[in-house]
Amino acid sequence: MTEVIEKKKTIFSGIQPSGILTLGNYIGALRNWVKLQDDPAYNCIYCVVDLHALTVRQDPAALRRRCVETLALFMACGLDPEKNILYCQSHVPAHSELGWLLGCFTYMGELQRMTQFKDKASKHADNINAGLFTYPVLMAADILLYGTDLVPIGEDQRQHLELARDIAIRFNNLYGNVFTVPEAYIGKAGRRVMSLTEPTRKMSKSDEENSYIAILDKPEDIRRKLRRAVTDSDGVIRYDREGKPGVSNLLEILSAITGEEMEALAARFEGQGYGALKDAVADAVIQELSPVRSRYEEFLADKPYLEQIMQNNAGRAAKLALRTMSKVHKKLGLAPYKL
Ligand code: AQP
Repeated sequence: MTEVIEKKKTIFSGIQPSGILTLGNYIGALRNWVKLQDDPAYNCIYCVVDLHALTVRQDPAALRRRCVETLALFMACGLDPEKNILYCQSHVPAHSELGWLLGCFTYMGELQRMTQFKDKASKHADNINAGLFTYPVLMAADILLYGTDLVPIGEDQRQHLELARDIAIRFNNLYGNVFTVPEAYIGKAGRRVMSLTEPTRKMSKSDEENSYIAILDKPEDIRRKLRRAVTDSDGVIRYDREGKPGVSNLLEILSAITGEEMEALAARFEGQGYGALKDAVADAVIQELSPVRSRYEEFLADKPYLEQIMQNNAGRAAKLALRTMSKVHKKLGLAPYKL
């Protein structure tokens, strides 16, 4: 009998070093990344997407520092640089190059429909730059560069991923089978963690401090922010995303962390007040994040080690990217050259 050897699938995802990573980043992305790294079916590539962060003005010194800190946080959450490729986007110039090339296969109308662009343009009305507009093209390049099969993301990034798929299909229809058409991988619970102060908006690291829980927040800050979280006035603990967004968000966070089903949680809190729910969420979040915080301090204490990981892993990523880029150059008819 002949044995069928399945090719490993490639997973790619990234996070912007645009602030201190939040519980939304943790539940929606990082936690799923950690789960996937031990699955022998996958090769995983995780990136600190610093070029994306430039779509909003950044302080250069802070950005430089945050890139290393974000890598330390990846590792503190449990990502192993031996099992995954962990690197910084700007260290692999092929991201920008493919971004340009794919921009020539993306329509203005498609980009104008992106809800994140509309949302960020309204938040940063004084700086609606072209990078903010073409952000999804660079994201498509990040993904397509590595022949990615699966992209673990939160629900908020689904529209961008659909566009990456459309671009890949369009390119393949013109030039043959160049790109793998990626699929979204969205975890069951906590696909969209909402702001604590405006629970109809997603939790974002660049919003005001009380609206999010940072992965590195101290226990007392986590409890304080959750105690202040906006709920409603009817006093009943019930899951109803439309009608009771604040309470539903707290229930979702709790369910995402403890794994308890929503019905079980509703039964557990029947007849109790919002204070009890907030305390339970705070206990669960503190317990989940405390070990991450202490591991983070340990990793951050050894900057040369982190920088070396970044350097080595960028080399590994660049090698993979080169394969795609030479195929793309050939297909597009760019004149051959050797460096
Ligand atoms: N609130 C969230 N709920 C679930 N998943 C989330 N993600 C982000 N916020 C939530 C997921 O985290 C990954 C990385 O996101 P990002 O940092 O690259 O960009 P973002 O989605 O724009 O995150 P922020 O925090 O809102 O950044 P800023 O404030 O700088 O714009 C993605 O997989 C995302 O789905």
